[in-house]
Amino acid sequence: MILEQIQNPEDIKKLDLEEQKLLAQEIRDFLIEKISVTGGHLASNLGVVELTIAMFLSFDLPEDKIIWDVGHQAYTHKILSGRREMFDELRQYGGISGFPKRKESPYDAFDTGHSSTSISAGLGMAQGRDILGQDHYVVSVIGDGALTGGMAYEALNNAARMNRNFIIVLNDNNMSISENVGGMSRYLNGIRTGEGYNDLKRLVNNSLEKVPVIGRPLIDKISRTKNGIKQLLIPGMLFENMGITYLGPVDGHDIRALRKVFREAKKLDHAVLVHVRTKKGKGYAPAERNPSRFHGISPFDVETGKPKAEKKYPDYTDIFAKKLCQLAEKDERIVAVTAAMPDGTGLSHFAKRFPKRFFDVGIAEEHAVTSAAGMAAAGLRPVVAVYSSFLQRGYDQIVHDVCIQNLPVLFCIDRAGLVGSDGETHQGIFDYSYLTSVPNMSVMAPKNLWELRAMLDFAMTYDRPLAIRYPRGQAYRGLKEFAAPVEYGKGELLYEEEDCALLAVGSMVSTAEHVREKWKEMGYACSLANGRFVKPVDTDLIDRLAEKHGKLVTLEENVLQGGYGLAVTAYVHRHYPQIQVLNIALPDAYVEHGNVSKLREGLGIDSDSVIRRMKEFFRM
Ligand SMILES: Cc1ncc(C[n+]2csc(CCOP(=O)(O)OP(=O)(O)O)c2C)c(N)n1
Repeated sequence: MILEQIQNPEDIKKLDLEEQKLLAQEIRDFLIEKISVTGGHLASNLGVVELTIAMFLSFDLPEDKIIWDVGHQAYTHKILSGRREMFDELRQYGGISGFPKRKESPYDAFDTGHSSTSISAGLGMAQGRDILGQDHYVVSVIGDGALTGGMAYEALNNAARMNRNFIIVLNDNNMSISENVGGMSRYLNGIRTGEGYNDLKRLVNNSLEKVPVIGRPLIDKISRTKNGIKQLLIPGMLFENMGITYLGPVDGHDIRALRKVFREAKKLDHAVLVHVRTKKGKGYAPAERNPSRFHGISPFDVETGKPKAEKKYPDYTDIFAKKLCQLAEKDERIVAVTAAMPDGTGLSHFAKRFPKRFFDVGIAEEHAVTSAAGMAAAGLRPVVAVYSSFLQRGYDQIVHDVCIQNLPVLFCIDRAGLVGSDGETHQGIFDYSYLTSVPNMSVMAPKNLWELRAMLDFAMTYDRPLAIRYPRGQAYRGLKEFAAPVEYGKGELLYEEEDCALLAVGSMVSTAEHVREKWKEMGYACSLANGRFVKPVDTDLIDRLAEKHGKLVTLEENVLQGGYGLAVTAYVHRHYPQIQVLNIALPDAYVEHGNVSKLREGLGIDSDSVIRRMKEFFRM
């Protein structure tokens, strides 16, 4: 095995081309084998094996810096930089991350996880290099999907001003997670088919170089007219016109061609974009056939490509998706917006049923929010379905475009709370805090699947900004008997007892239910209330609990700061200074990757930890 000989980036430089090709094959086999067990991002990684090999051959790591956009495709990078043996623990609690992490390895130049940041980060690192008088290459690798995000354009706009080398590699596989969308995607398609230009350029240059003495000056003269030729042969020429040299397109599975283009790119004293064409899922038939499904995949059977565990019950995403379609059937004003996540958010169902009322805007959360505000201002009822951590991108748009104008935009926030193996960048643990601090915004969280449906019913009768947040995974099927219709700002008292009081929201209602049962076995009876609204906090419900109980426990799956518990505590302290409150919430820290139940344990929000903390609180 060649792969076993590669312990650090220098080792790969000892291989000849044939061995490099063999290595690529071995890496593919390795990725398929390992990811079929741990789960992870497969299709994107299979697509960049040769590209990564070629970059490791063309640059000197860790002095030269490679910044991977999103970072989900950096597995080969990890394998080639000494982490091959850690792949059994990929994305597991205590194991290596599925994304680049500076704290994990000196070969990881910059942490990523959210899309469209790599050009900005790389540009900053190149500027740092220049100011500090250093001499190394900085390479930002960005996908065509990530190139739909606004930040990438802000960065390109500034990269065009660089007067030292800065290399941008556009890894173009014509796919985001789903089909890529929009004008840039169309533009890149145009370039792909305009390959003739580069051949023509090469031909002209090669023939003229051979003419003695006048050859070079002639080439220079012709280059001045080359824009004219390009304009004819390449639709747009966007990058060159901005001042960024465009090289490509290059076959991203041809190591020799890639090395050649990197040699050219390294010679330039300004920003250069190398357009590389790759195939998502390359080398594994099921992933080539269905790259979306193999973008991020749970453990699967290598032979068939089928997931090892079948889903038994619907998750919150399914419940949301189905209910939204039912509501949209009755109300033509309902439109749905996603930022490149039609499958993940469940909106692909809506897209099929109501194609004209569905908008996939690309990885552009800011635009998703403001365009939804625009649609609301025009009289529609936009629903923005988005993951909690990605909505962080749209914060100013929520404040400035939705909430100041008090527009009826409904945010359906999926993957809220701990998400697990994607780790720090993807945990949805800040949304209560960032949303509840905005005037005019109300926030709800369902305890179970029936309540999510009821909340969606309510949402369509409410004509101001509103958010419903629900976690990843199977929807809770307990507590079905508590199914009161949703009333604005009102929670519900599920059990009224004597000894102590639990006040929980969202996913933590089921944990609180479990805690209550355990306490019952220990001989203590707990009241249990479901807050339902994280904002506004139901103060009548607190009054009722305060009448009976001297101590109150709040439970939420959000950081403590700015969350539900502190809002409840502020009210209690003002009106019932004698009452003590224990807040069960997440700490002021980023939460790393790992299995969700292990994370909950580690963070002290699983039922056993809650019981332990309650025992201390009640001095038992
Ligand atoms: C801000 C943000 N929104 C959404 C995502 C989810 N996401 C991860 S990868 C991806 C598609 C990226 O496509 P591309 O850059 O072309 O990379 P590929 O996987 O095709 O190699 C999306 C939408 C994200 N990581 N960050």
